[in-house]
Amino acid sequence: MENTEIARIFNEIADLLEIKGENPFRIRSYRNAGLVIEGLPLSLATIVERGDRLEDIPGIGTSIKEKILEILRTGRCRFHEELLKEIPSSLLDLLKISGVGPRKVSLLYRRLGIKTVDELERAAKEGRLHGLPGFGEKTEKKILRAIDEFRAMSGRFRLSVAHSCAVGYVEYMKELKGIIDVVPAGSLRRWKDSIGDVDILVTCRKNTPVMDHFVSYPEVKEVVAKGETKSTVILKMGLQVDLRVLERRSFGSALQYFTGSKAHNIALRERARRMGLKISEYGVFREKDNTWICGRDEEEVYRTVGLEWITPELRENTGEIEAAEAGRLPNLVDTSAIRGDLHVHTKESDGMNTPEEIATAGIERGYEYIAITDHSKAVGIAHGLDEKRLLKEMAEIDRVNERLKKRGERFRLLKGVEVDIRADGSLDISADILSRLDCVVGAIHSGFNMSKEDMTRRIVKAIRSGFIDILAHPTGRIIGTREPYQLDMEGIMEEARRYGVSLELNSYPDRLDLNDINCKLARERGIPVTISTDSHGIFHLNNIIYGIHTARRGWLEEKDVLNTRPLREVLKIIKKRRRQ
Ligand code: DGT
Ligand code: CA
Ligand code: CA
Repeated sequence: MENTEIARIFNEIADLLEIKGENPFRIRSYRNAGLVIEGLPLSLATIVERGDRLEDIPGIGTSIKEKILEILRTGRCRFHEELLKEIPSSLLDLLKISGVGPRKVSLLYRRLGIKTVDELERAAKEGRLHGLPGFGEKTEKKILRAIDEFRAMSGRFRLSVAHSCAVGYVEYMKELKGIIDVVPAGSLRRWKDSIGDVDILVTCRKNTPVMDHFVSYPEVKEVVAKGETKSTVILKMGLQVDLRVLERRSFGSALQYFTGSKAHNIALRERARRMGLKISEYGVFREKDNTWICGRDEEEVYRTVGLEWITPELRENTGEIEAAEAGRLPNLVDTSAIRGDLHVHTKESDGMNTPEEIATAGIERGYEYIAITDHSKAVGIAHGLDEKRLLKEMAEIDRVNERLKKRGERFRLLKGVEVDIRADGSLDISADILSRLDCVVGAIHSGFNMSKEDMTRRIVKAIRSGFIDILAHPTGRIIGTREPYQLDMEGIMEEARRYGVSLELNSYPDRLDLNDINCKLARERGIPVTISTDSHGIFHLNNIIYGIHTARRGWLEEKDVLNTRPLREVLKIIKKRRRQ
């Protein structure tokens, strides 16, 4: 069984326990296990086969280890199945509706017998919800809006989930003799934050049994269509995968076509038409006599219509064609430009590693610095730190840095915190301590349902305090689960610019916050973006790729990103900001 499937089981266990109202720490341990497993570089089956110890993986304790072994051995998890006997699985869908948490789900179920999204919609329309504790008339309207959003998102998958499925599938396809190219196209190649289906393109030598091999992938649940050039399957975890076999001479034009986006393709075709050309998945043709001009490679396709090659992340018809025509495409940031991470948690709050382990992982990645930014005390569920514990952690970081220096490492841990921005905009750690830290990340963790004016005022007040260097996950969205807060983004950005505060692009796959559009706004306003991982274990440091590609979708260049700068510059920028 694939890691993603095992992770899904643990996530569901966490959801079910939450609906039951169980101990939050127990719930968190399942949720963490899910995240860790999704991020593992090797499959759990391989790890076990090699004889490695599962309990050496941070976040995996005895009880979770036993469940993993059970799932690998039997394909099932009895604990999960027993929970599903107690609680209808359709309640898990209700949880995906923005504003409906486990407490509300449990209430809806027990008081009104509501088990499905349709039933919830009916009850809200009939006004049967207000009167329940915590539900008002406004809640009903909000729920109805959230249900529409849920329906639009349903059937879509998080980028990271689709990405890891596609990587596994591509590797499997490459095992077949006779295969030449295997490339994912579509929204995945554009690194959109959610993926409808995966589109894989293949070229091969004659008579290669591509489709037989494709539908025999062990993760396939259902073969929807199997043809000569196109097949469609659904994987056990629900994701649809389309495969197309292409002629080598039209591989470039097909890759261009199936990468999309649709809006980009329409604009490109229109441009070709004006030039007396025709672009299709089969190639570029002269309109008047249908002569084939090119199609073998993608760069040639763009060149033929007078454009530089456009990186897939930009293909949304939001100005990239004009920029390519003028030779002014941005020189986008890439992974190799990242010199450090400015948002990482340790064991001291809700992470899984020690500062020392995090430093080692940072050195292995070739980073120059990582800021340790544990939660502050208001975030009780995450075991947030008060001033006293924070001081202790700062001393520990000094000790680790001493040891690194003695070993001649050119790497430093920065002393930081993810300070909670309270409902009134004040900060959850005393000014005296905040000013002694290298890097202060500010964030909201509760009271999400404020009016736009109140929420904007709250964040603006925090920015004006002068203590926040980076505003973390600025809109608070959880993809497919929680809408961004009501917020005047333009106003926040104006204030951030004035106070020199950097906005974070949080790379956690279900956040990706700032999103692409807000990154572009930040860039236009000259506000530096920080691409951080918000890692809760060293495995999460890899999530930086999702942040980088989101930044690229937002047109960000190396110079627009704070953590592409060397340590000395980062510290200088922060010091200068604080003196303002
Ligand atoms: P998704 O799957 O909803 O996340 O988004 P995409 O972009 O992967 O869309 P999909 O799978 O429906 O189609 C893959 C690509 O094929 C799409 O990005 C562009 C191209 N394509 C599909 N339908 C059309 C169409 O009607 N017109 C044009 N010009 N291109 C299309
Ligand atoms: Ca697709
Ligand atoms: Ca498709």
